[in-house]
Amino acid sequence: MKKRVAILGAGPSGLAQLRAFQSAAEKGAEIPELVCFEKQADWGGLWNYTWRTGLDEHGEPVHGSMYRYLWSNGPKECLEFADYTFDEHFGRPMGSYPPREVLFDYIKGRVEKAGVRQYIRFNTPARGVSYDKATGQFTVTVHDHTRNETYSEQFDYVVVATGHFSIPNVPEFPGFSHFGGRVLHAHDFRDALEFKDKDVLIVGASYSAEDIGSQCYKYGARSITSCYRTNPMGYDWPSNWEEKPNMTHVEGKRVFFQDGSSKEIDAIILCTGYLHHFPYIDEDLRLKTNNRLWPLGLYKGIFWEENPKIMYVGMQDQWYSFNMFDAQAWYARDVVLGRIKLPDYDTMHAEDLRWREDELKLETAKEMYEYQGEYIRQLIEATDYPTFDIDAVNETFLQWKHDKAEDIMGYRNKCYRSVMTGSMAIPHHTPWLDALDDSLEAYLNAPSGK
Ligand code: FAD
Ligand code: NA7
Repeated sequence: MKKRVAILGAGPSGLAQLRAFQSAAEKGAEIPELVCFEKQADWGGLWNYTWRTGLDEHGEPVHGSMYRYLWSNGPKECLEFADYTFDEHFGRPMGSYPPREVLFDYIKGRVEKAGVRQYIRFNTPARGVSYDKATGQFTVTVHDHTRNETYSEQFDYVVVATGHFSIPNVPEFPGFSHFGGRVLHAHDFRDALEFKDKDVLIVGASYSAEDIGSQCYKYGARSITSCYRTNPMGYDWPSNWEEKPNMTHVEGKRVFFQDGSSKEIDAIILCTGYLHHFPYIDEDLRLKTNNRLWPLGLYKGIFWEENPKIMYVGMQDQWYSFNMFDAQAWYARDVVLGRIKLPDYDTMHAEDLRWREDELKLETAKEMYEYQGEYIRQLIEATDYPTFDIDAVNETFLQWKHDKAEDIMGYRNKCYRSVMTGSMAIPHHTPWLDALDDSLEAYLNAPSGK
């Protein structure tokens, strides 16, 4: 009997897992039977944009957290697949910070070429994952929305790739229930034009706060106020953007801050992060963590130590993204194929704790992406995933940080060199601040007259 592997989710992480197995098959390996269960009607995960918020057409929580006009927030040269480059997909150079639709096209290109769509059962969320010690198998229960039918199947391995930037972390501040404007979480933010000519408050000081605030600025908000719990973002913001310590409470439309100041606000956008939320996985198999570089309990950041036949891909906070998921997926594949043997529990757990100890010592952004880069390097060395120059990617991250510090509204006009192909990006035809149309066509085609 062929072994069976369930892959939960067909976002970049789940697709990396499918591509990893397919690439082994392409080289002549016998691979297990693969079944990927995907809740949405299409692949691509967060990159598959939806206008929906709240519940989807089947009553499921909407997965999408991406919004219109979203452009990559890091250089594409840092996330490039080592086995499928931007040059291969687009056949031409482009800018370093493409919009969502362009990256979605790139993600799809690799898996279309690999022919792995056949393994995916769409509109089919996982409802349950449990393990039976007696049989050594997992029972995965899913709901097929196309047939409106719940069913279960047995698997030898499970790869959890359902993402962790979808279920919002929503704090409450006193007065919210009487606020005279709109309160929403970043998860439900879709179109910055909604906030044109409005006074917007952004709560939080990380990627979503920075980018959603920037979107609001770009599309004409009257003012942006952002407030932080721990540290300010500290960029040289435009004149109508001010940063304050955290909010304390709300009275009518007036929001009060820890420094005693207050301001009339039309809309509060909570950019307060997301929860790792896997209610469908049995308690003894379920990863519980906050958003960080080293979630505990996963050997190599992948294998659930108590039962390493259940694996998690993409659960770390992300400096590196697509190529990190690949490095993990290739490693997970090689364990399933028996090419890599896992050590005993004590050895796995001790190594896990060492990574956590090192993570706790990290202070600067540079130390953090170097730490994640080293993690990826070690994974890649163990498999046939095409090796690439991690030090050079770290250099690109460093340049990116400098470019942001220099000009937070202009950094997306900068260009970097691909470490995979050596190709240099070329400046986009329109500066980011003036490029209001984020479609694939608008991005790839020069505007008339140019
Ligand atoms: P996801 O993309 O979240 O995919 C998970 C998949 O699992 C989805 O298709 C979902 O439908 C499916 N799923 C969920 N629950 C179930 C279930 N119960 N059963 C079956 N299927 C299920 N990264 C970058 O590199 N660059 C960026 O510019 C960038 N911008 C971002 C902007 C935003 C607003 C957000 C939220 C994230 C951004 N990211 C960015 C990070 C993003 O996490 C990764 O790029 C990537 O999408 C993660 O892939 P994933 O497959 O792990 O998760
Ligand atoms: P992150 O990176 O997890 O950041 C969450 C932010 O929310 C962070 O600044 C937190 O502050 C802040 N936060 C959380 N709770 C509160 C409360 N109660 N009050 C004030 N501030 C709070 O999530 P993001 O959404 O920014 O980014 C996730 C992904 O989306 C990322 O990969 C991007 O590419 C897009 P803290 O610093 O912890 O005090």
